[in-house]
Amino acid sequence: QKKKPQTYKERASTCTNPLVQQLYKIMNLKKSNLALSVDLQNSQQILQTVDKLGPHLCIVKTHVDIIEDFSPQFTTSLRDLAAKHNFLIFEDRKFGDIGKTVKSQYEGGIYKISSWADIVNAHPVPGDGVIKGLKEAATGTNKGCLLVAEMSSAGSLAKSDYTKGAIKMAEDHKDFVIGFICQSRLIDDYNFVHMTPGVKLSEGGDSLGQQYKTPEEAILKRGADVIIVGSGILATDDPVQAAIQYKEAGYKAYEESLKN
Ligand code: BMP
Repeated sequence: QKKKPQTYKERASTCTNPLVQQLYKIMNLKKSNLALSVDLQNSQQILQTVDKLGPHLCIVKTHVDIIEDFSPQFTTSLRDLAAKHNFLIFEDRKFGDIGKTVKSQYEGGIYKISSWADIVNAHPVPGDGVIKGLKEAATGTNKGCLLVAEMSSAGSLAKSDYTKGAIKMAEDHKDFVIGFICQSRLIDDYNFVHMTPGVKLSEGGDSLGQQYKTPEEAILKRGADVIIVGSGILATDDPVQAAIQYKEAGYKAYEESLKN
């Protein structure tokens, strides 16, 4: 039987993982389930955008490897903005290799992702060594990982038994896996945050396989906790207004979902 929906405040007090608690506290305080996918290639542009939109976001999601002028100062400044506006940083690195490789990719190289990202994600395809490897690099810190259990793109192979395997893997690593990148509700357990990308105010897609659903569809029909929006906000004339629109649509859908 489906559990009664909980408010963000209730979830913050019942969930066991401190990072998940922190996220729900932010969502409650800022009345926002909106994650901005800040897919820009210039660090100043990213920082300026995040500074303007920050008050409306619970998470800022980056693709650090598309930045053309990356420097360690960029991640220091991004962390400052996270403190200023109270959001979590999610690096969408989608680790997908054997444990020892992802461990080095997470903590090493130019980006040193484990030093600044609160959340990362991984493909479950290698087996749970991918989680064990990441976990080793995150020991003793308040970090979490999402498993890419389903994708928004056309023809995705992440479905049926693959998705079920991802759920099992998450349950086996509850201390580090804090949820899923997904397109539907996978577990009736708020300890696993369901984050859904491919969200736009009008449905449709792009020329490279992306498929969009509205915030209402993502939250009410598919059970998302967090909506991830990139071009729906960034490719507009007024990204601040667009962010407010998505934040309000997402929050309204959440309030509606509590009535179920
Ligand atoms: P946009 O809203 O502009 O389509 O951007 C979506 C973002 O979410 C991109 O950064 C993409 O890499 C990411 N994403 C996705 O679109 N679908 C998935 O299934 C998983 C993702 O991480």
